[in-house]
This record gives sequence, C-alpha cells and structure tokens, in this order.
Amino acid sequence: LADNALQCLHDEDYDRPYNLQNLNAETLIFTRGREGRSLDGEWNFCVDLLDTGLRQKWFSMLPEAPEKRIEPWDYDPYEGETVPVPSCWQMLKEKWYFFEGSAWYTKSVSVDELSPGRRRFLRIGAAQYDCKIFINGTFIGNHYGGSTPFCVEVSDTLLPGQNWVMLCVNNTRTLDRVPMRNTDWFNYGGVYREVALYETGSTVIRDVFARLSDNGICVSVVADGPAEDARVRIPELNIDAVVALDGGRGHIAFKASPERWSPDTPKLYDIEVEAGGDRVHDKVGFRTIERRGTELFLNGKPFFLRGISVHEDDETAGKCTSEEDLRRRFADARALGCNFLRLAHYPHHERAAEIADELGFLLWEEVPVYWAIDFANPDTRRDAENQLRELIRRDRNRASVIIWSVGNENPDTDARLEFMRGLVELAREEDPTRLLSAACLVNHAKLKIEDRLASHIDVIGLNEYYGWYEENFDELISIGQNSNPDRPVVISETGADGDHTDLGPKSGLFSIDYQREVYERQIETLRELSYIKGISPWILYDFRVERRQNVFQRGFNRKGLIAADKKTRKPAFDVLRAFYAEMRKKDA
Ligand code: GCB
Repeated sequence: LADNALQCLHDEDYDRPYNLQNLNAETLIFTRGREGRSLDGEWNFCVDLLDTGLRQKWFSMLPEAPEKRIEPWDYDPYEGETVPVPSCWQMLKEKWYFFEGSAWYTKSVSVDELSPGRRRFLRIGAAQYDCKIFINGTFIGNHYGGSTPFCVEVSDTLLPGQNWVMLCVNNTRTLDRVPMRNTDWFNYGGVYREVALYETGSTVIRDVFARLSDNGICVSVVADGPAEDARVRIPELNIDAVVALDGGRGHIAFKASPERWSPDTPKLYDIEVEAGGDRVHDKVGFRTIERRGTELFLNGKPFFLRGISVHEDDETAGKCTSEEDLRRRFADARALGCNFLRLAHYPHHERAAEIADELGFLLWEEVPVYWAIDFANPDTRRDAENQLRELIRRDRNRASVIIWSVGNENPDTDARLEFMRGLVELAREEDPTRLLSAACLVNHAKLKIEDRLASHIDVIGLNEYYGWYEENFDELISIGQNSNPDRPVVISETGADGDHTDLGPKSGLFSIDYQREVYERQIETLRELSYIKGISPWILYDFRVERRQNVFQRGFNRKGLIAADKKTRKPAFDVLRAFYAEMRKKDA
C-alpha cells in the first residue's frame, strides 16, 4: 500500500500532483487509417463525490480478495458495479442524473510483450471534463477539456499479461474551466467517446496536414522516432514522394489540380503516409474558402450558408453519439435543404466531420469559450488554447470544415479581447486555410454590432433572437444599417421555443404556432439584409438542459425544429425548408 493511502492530504493539495495537463495537442497521434484495439465495453465504475479516490490513492490498491486485505478499503475498483464505455453516467441510472464530481472507471487489459522497437498508445476519444489516467497503480497523465481526444504512450507502462487501467473523470463545473460554471447545455459526465490502444513501430506519425497550395497540394507530416523521411502517396493524382524529416517535421508541395470538393461534388482522395514502417491513411477533399469584402466564396463562387445549429445531445444517450445518430442528423439537415451545420458549442464527435466530408456539408466547428469564462486567468487561457489546437489538429484535413469559431457571446472586456485575439492567432498558425469566426456582440442601445473582436475575425457571427428575447423586428434592420459591416455576417443563432406536446400552449410564447411565426418574420426581415451571408438558426433538435425548468420546457431547451425524439417535426421546419429551397435556386 502506498505511504499515505488512507490518509487525507490537505484539501487544497490532494489533486495537485495529478493536474499536470501533460496530455495535450503535442501528445496526440494520428489515428486515421490505423487498426486500433478497442477498449470499449464494460468498465468497473464508482462515483466519488468527495474525491476520496485521489486522497486515499485508490489507484494504488492492487486487486486482492476481500478476505486477504489488510487495509479497510473504501472502494472496490476491481469488482462491483460496471458501466459501458462510451456512455454518460447521467443516462445510465437515475441516482446519477445530477451527479457532478469524480467517477472512477477501471478495466483489466491484457497485452502481449511488445516486440523490440514497437510502441503502444492509449487514446481516449473524449472524457468530460478532465481525466486522470493510472496504470497498475501509477499516475501517467491528465487531460483537460471535455470534447477533444487525447493520447498517452504506454509502451513501458502496460506490461505483458494483465494490467489495470483506471480513469478518474471529473465533470465538475468550475470558474476557471472552458466552459465555466454556467452554460445552456447539459453537464454530462463520463468517458463518452471510444477508447482504444494502438501499436506502432519505433516511429509514430503524430500528424498529417494535407491542403491546397498555390499551384497544387502541400502535405506536412510530424513523426516521432528514428525515421529520417516519410513517404506520401495520393495514388489517384499520381503523387508518390519522399519527404525528409527534420526534427521529425517534413513538408512537401506537389503540382496537381485535384477536382474540387464541394457540397454538390464531395470528391475525396485517398492519402497514405508512411514513416519508418508506421502507416496512416485518410480521405481528403480539396477546396478553397475565402471571404472578399462582405462576400463568401467556395472554390471561387459566391454562395449562401443555408445552415442549422446542432448540439451533441440525445434523449437516451446524452452526449454519447453513434453513427446512426450522426447520419440521422445529416439526413434531417438535408431534408431541411441545408448545406451547412454549426456544431455548437464544443467539438463534436470526429465522425461528424468525416460524414460531412462524404455527404457534402459545410461545417462551423467551435470550442466552448462560452459566455464569461475567466479571461484574465492564464490557466483558463492555456485550457482554451489547447482545446482549440486539439480540435484543429483533429479536423484540419476535413474539407467540410470551413470555419473555426473561437467563442460565443463573450463580454467585450480588455482581458477577453487579448484572450480571443490569442486564439485567433493560434488558429491562423495551426491552419491558414480556413475562416475564423465567433458569435459577436450587439449594442442593443445603439442598435449596432459593437464588438472589438469583429475586426480580428473573417466572419461575424450574430446570435439574435428577435421575436423571442427581443421584440421589435425593425431593430434588426437598424442593426444592419448602423453597423455597416465590412465583412460577411452569418446569423449564427435565431429561434424560439415551441413545446410540441399536449402540454404545450395553443398560442403565444412556447407554442409551436408562435415558433413558426417567429421563423416567418425572421425570414421576411433577413431577406432584406444583403450583408447576411448565411444563417444557422437555433436549433435542429430540442436538447436537455438543467436551467430550463418552466412548465413547457421541463428540463429541455425547446427551440428545436424537431423535438427531442428526433422524429417529430414542428411547423417551423417547413417554413425554413421553403426559404432554403428558394436560396438554393438563387445559388444554382
Ligand atoms: C444563445 C446561446 C445558446 C442558447 C440560446 C438560447 O444565445 O448561444 O447556447 O441555448 O441562446 O436558447 O437562449
């Protein structure tokens, strides 16, 4: 037993040794095209409200039959209750519905001895919000950020035979996190995306970034290990070249004119990269996205974003998503006539962008820099920057993603401007090929878009709720006239709640009839505003949230065009569909 296994440390100190944030964008490995070994399935599980596990070092108690124990354990990591991974604990048992704190996941993992020169990595698709990893009693890493993947090398820690992998996942909302304490989506917890082990040679490819360049395609590779070069192949374009790695980094440009990816022709090319025997594979589309003045251009052609916002939320699975759920989402967006989705307000499952690539949808992806996070706190900034970097590195080969958004409705303070300009710079460094946006602020007294961030981004996102939180639609016209924006504006949110059930009112606020009327009036007004280059109304499906508790909401934000059952369409759906059919004709 470890020294102080059953003693309590000082309250403020007990978790300090484990909050290293040493698992971050730099420790990711590229996993597309790799065969992993899934560690999904049943894991032992225990909620731990008081963080007794970290204080008593539960992870250091290796399995022993109860009758042989010499210490009175407060926990049995190796037997007892199990839960499936991936999942959100709130959706599994009623007693966990509002649980907020640490929870322990334990799994026995047997592995063979690694052949000389081979390496192993553990990857967790996402755990909300932070996750500490222990293997065979030893702490090996910690990750912050609830919606991005993280990896840790386990070549020396997973030993031949049986091992115990323990994860301590904590979903406590705190002031210094991203997001912070207050949001308008449910605070799910758990390991809610896939977990897998990957084996590689002595060199591991950590990153591949393929994109259009001035007269062709360029590819950057990051590899870690002895390999001195990497081979890049795009067979369909007859590209097959060797790129030298300098300090593990290589960059190569090819003359090529690939067919452009677009929503109408979502052409993808196979790309293979090999370094020192390590091989990855991806399917990549090539397209340009630019803004000139207040216009948006896709492959040089102006276009309008016919969008819809969507949360990662499900009545029965919570934040845990599936291929079927994602495909239904795109099918519903297609039925609506969309070419664009805003994946709000945090990175969604990586399959979302892969499917969008394949089906031909444009995406806005964002990090949860939402409302008044602690902009002056360097730890908060480090957390936000890392989440943004991880998102970009995960999805920057996805042609569907055209916009990175760095925030939503953040108060315009000096600290916020400094923080968000930092995020903008970081995003441009990581990916100079996409547009940057944020949902900006309107001064409702002056009826003007007034946000110092607006001059640092490419597309001004505007969340406006005329007909719901604001009354007078004429103000929306004045905002346009008074603001005279010099860059494209996208209405990143607009909408109204509509309770479709028998409990819903027949007219007025919260009726589906009034929701329809708001959509009609929004469309009538927005049609007049030539600087608006797209809209992504709030929202495709009703979603669960703690703060919405009136008699019509009953724990859900009911601004969905479709109810939380993901089946029942409300009348506003058809109103938006008719508008999009018209906009589509204009773009054709
Ligand atoms: C907003 C927020 C979004 C909310 C929405 C609402 O402005 O960005 O997260 O859910 O309004 O329904 O009030």
